[in-house]
Amino acid sequence: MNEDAKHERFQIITPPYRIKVVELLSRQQMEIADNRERRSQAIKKAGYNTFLLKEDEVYIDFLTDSGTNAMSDNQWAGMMLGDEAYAGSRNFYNLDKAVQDIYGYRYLVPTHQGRAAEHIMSQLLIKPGSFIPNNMYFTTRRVHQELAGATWVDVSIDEAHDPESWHPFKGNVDLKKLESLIGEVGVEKIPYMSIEANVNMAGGQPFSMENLVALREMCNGYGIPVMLDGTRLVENAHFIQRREAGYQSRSVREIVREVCSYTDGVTVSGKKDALVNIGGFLACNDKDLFLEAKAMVVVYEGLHTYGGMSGRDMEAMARGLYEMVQDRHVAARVNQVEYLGHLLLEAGVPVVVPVGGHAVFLDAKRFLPHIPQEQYPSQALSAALYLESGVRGMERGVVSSGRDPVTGEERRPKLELVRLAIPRRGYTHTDMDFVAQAIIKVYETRDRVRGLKMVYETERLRFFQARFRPIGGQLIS
Ligand code: PLI
Repeated sequence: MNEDAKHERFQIITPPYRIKVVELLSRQQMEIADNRERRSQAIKKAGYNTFLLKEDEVYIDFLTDSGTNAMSDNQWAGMMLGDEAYAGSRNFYNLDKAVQDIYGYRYLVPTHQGRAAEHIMSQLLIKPGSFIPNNMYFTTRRVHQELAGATWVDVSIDEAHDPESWHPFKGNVDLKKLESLIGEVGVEKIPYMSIEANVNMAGGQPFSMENLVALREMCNGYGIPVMLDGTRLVENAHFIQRREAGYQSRSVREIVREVCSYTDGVTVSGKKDALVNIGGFLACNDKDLFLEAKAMVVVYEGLHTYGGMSGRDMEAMARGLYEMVQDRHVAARVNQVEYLGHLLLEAGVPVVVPVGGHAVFLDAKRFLPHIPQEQYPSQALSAALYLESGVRGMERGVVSSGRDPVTGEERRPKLELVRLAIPRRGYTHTDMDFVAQAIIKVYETRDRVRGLKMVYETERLRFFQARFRPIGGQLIS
């Protein structure tokens, strides 16, 4: 295994498509790009939370890579073949076949997006008092585990929490941590092991196949099912292909299939890897779990042959699943993210390394060392970047981490980050150059950025709607 991702040389990989249609920016967006005063008013009105900006107030939108993908001509053609029958839509059967072909799971339950699949899985598998080991957390997955009565436990390797570690597989599970959890709480309290591909909150970091195989063996020994969050599995597979011995000549599609073969089921947000704007699913091999999930999806989502999606959405996703596993597509997609990361690293800006699959993460602790964690440095940095440039990123630190459901105390994660997530097939390298310049400019005047006070928050997933005020009145003094 290549233990040092640091020595990978950066080389441009061009994408396997040409642009045939473009989305025009609105007049307001172009004004925002040119007018700092407008941006200042907008971010103030949004309570210094980039989630609360209107899209017309955003110039370059790197808030998320979720649902912001550009679909292909092939997918748009499929949209015209949407069969909107309430029951038995032919697009459902196309999706069912695509999920079996690509992932290999026997049974599919479609949902309108990933968190609906997480809700169903959590409600069906978790009893109050359970413990769910995870390789870090994702906000929605953890909240559904907790709502079902479980305690979330982090069993990721220590390097996952270190933004400066070049470990090539920061998404790995620390098997010793898992073993000690099992010893502590008892195997009967662990309904499943939850493992996320290309861990979002760690910076878009993969697990290795070697680690997954070892995890599978340990879980087999204890009879613990392994449930995957396969939302960004394709990007994880790309890193395995590039970094893990024995996988260089294997296709991303084969690697995806192999990963799934070591797991018992999956929840997927189709809005990422699958190159669509909406959709998700749960898939598994266990017939009883499938039947229960199928019974539940009709209560919360819609009939089990659409699960909250229209026929045309299912067709676009079915086609997207085949496109997403093309080696050149994934390589070029990750390469574009790495290009932005590379420009920032060259300029000495602190970013999480290795650069991840879907986003570049700024390390706010090193970027703004003068702002303590209780003054929300990542929130302040994402607001400052918007104010200076019209580029929208998102906070991934203490605000996203939320409060402990038992004590009500704020969770203080080691990682205090701003995420710049890059939509698939939507932006050019010129946009990356512009964003890099904007970030470098903020970095050069970083001492002037001030901390924030939170003035409103919701009980769950507070980062979406929380509001802030700059301490001292001005975000940038
Ligand atoms: O946004 P949903 O409900 O389709 O999917 C939830 C979800 C599940 N797992 C992972 C790893 C995600 O990243 C995820 C959603 N992520 C969002 C919205 C993001 O901006 O990263």
